[in-house]
Amino acid sequence: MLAEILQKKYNKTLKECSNEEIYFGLLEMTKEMAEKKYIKDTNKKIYYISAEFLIGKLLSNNLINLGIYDEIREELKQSGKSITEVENIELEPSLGNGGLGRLAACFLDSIASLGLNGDGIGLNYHFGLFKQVFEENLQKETINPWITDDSWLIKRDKSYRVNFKDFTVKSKLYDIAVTGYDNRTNWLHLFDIETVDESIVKDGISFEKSDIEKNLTLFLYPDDSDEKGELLRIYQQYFMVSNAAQMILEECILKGSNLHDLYDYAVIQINDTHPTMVIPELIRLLMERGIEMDEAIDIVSKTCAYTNHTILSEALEKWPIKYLKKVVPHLLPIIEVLDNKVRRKFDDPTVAIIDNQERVHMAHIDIHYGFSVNGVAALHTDILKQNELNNFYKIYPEKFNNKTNGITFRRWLLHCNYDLAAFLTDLIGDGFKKDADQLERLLDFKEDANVLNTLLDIKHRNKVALKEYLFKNQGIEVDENSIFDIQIKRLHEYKRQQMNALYIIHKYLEIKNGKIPTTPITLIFGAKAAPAYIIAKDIIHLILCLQELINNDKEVNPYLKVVMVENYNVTLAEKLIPACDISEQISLASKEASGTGNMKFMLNGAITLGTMDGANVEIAELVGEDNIYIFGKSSEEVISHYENRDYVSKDYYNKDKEIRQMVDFIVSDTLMKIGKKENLERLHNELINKDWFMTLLDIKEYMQKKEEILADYEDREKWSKMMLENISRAGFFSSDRTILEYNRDIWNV
Ligand code: CR1
Repeated sequence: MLAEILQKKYNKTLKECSNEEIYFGLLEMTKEMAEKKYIKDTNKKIYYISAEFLIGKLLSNNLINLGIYDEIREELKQSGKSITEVENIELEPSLGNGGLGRLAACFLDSIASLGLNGDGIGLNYHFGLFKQVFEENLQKETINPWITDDSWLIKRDKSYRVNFKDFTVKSKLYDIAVTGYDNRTNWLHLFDIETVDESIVKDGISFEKSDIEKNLTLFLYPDDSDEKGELLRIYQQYFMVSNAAQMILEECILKGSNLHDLYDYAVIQINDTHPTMVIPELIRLLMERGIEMDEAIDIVSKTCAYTNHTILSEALEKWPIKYLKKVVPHLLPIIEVLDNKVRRKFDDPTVAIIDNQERVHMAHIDIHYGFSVNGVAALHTDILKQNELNNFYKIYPEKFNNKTNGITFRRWLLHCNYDLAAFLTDLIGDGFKKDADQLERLLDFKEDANVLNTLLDIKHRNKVALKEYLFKNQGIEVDENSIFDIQIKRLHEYKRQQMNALYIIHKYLEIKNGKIPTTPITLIFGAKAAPAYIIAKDIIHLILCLQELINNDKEVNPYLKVVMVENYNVTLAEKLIPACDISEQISLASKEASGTGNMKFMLNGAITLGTMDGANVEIAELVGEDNIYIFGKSSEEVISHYENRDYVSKDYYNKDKEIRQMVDFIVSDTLMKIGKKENLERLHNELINKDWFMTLLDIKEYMQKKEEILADYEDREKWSKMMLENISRAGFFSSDRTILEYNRDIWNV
């Protein structure tokens, strides 16, 4: 079928077309097919509002969901073309940053795949977060453009006026089709303005932050380390939710709502606090349409639900009133009423909306004026209830619920690991593609040597594929016969990439002293650091320096290799995860709300080395202790250290020679010759004198467990059985399960 389209479009045969031409032919065809699957649905609709949608490339995913991937792949093959190479033409949309954004993308896929009526609403960032490049072993940021003339974006003839204090902007709507697996098409609505001026961005990613009409949708999470930056974020958030609110009301009225019954037509999921202003904005709009304030508040409270994704206080937004006054003064009287109501009802300043420093706690608005509050993994929800949000839980126990995160198996198995999916289909049929729990049927083959060997073979082939990809795209060489030990996620001290880096130092010194690993080890990292997060950038610097040191040392490099991939994104994740042996999930217990990479690795047959944190806890329960490597202090112990302020990293440093040796290597002559004194010294000092995320607390246990997992890798039979167990038990982590729970307990559409 592709051939005919290309013939029409370019007057060429498939063989004659370039990969680029094929890509644009497929784009046109797929967009048309997806749009046809849209059904006008007058039922209640889910609106998932999110600052991020980390959707990844869309071509293959859409072909899979439309049921024509195999056919197209074959047709291309017949003409000597490769789908993978055609895929390379597509630019990855830069509309997200990390777990929260990727989760939103998986959720949209599952909502459509389950046939539910639900759209995403967000912003059309032109340059995304940033593109990461390494120069002199440091992270540098540049723009990450992705919008081309011909893209997945569909320009709509729809626009709303959004009023800020000093000016008004007119929005412009773009849609991306979200087509379900063998099911309906929903939309991802992305709002933008026409006056955005890409040319104002100068060196790297800097630009004039006060020129809102030119910069509003240039970047996701623009630098907010000064007042102008904070104001810009408020402008973005209000622009997003005002468009959302206007669109939701318009759609509901069209479906027959009289607005008094809004919650029968719409349910709004507030993804972390970035969209919180939708609550006062909706109240305002309902009042404008003649509804009394008390009733408006009641209607909105029955329409909105809130998901919390983190307990890190830096991410729980608190906007100073004086900033809100500068951007959205019309929301303030409403926020003040919301605060007054709370204060009259509860004699507890910790649950107030406006604090005594004149700041508005966005999460508090969500909790008081939404009907549901959920965490994203069992442990996380428990911590919310018992610690972080305990005062709220005591008031509203009925609002709190857990929704353990999930991932879409379409992208994270069928697409990224074609061979494994095909092998599983041969063994257990293709029921698992729609009902992930059927993966458990694989357990019947636990003792089947052929099956176990095939799992190892597929893993090996994926490692070869990764090797080729990394060489071609980043000029990096890896040995496919080494152990691939991978840590890919945003860079943050709580995720403890620094602990992994210290382990590398330990291994390096061991090899230097003649202790050679049985199988060579390749430690792979991928991580972006927030541009203003200095220590995170220092950790990247350390890893890059270790990479240079070790990869140039002939005594060490046959046994140990460090790879930090540049500009880690969804596309790279899809190559790295199927090739992984050891999945590093080593956050400080209590700090990683869930993690979703951990689930993707498990599904693709990697073995987890991790702490009892986030969804690792549930992975451990499902696979049992024989199939996972757990270490480190429990969340209770960690929380008690924080409460008692009794963790002193220097004590650990002073007490233990091995720890001292690893930590001091950071500022050794060997490393200082390669790296920058300022950065390495700062990191060294941080670890000894601050270490907010307790690296030195867990490092000895980490080293021990890592030795254990590396030793067990040598027993290929044992290893392959662990792989099989992990794949078989991964069904629980399908985002289809998560979405069914959201719908059952929260949305009811
Ligand atoms: C959490 O850190 C979780 C995702 C999705 C992140 C991660 O553990 O898996 O959300 N939180 O729920 C986040 O990005 C701003 O907060």
